[in-house]
Amino acid sequence: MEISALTRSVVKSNHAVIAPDGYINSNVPGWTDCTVNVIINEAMGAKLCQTIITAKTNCELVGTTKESQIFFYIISGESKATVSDETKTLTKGQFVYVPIGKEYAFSEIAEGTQILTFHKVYEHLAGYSVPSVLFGDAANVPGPSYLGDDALRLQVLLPDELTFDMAVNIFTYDSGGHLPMVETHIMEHGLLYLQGQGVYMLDHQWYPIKKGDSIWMAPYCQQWFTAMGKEPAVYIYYKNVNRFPTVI
Ligand code: UGY
Ligand code: MN
Repeated sequence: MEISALTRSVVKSNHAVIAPDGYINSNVPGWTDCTVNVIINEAMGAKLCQTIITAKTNCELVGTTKESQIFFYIISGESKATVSDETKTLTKGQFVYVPIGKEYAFSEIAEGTQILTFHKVYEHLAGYSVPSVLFGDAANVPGPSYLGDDALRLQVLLPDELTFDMAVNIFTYDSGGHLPMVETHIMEHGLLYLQGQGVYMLDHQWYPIKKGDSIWMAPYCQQWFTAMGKEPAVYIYYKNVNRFPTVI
């Protein structure tokens, strides 16, 4: 039997590893008949929010975005999604980006469906209009090799345009593949492992990581990853981008 006093989860001032074993459910108004796990939010010191929703029967997610845009990604299962009078059926790997000030409704959600959300307060940019609603499918997004290393492939799910102040990418590592350097950067990450396993270095501490785990990395949390095991390691992650870096 597992000793229930043990977990791989840690919460530090500049990073967190959240394994599913410590989930406690939250009730979110408008999101009914589901469990919602708030993985990352401002209470942790973050400037993004990341949740994982697991549908029960008759689940619905209904709301209106306010100052925060929301990116919804289907981890598994199926749901109908209506945003701005456009309705699509979304399955594993498909997503919808909901900009600020838009009504959204997810319905006919298959029991057990899991949906990942990333939320960020939108920062307007003079001369640019707010992004439009965007439906997409990770299966149709090219995954070129990363920095010339064929063991690493990066898919960029949102357009690389200045109107967007957040990026959501999927990073695939063949077993043994690793980041080419220890990254030290201003951008923040929220991240969910979709497949495989490996070892993440966060702020010079080493963590075994696997499918289902989430990570928060604050700005300047130093980071490095190597994939292990018999299948590629895949994670989807959020990053803040494209805005002036300082008020000084
Ligand atoms: O986009 C990134 O900063 C990415 N290479 N970081 C990461 O995977 N930890
Ligand atoms: Mn990074």
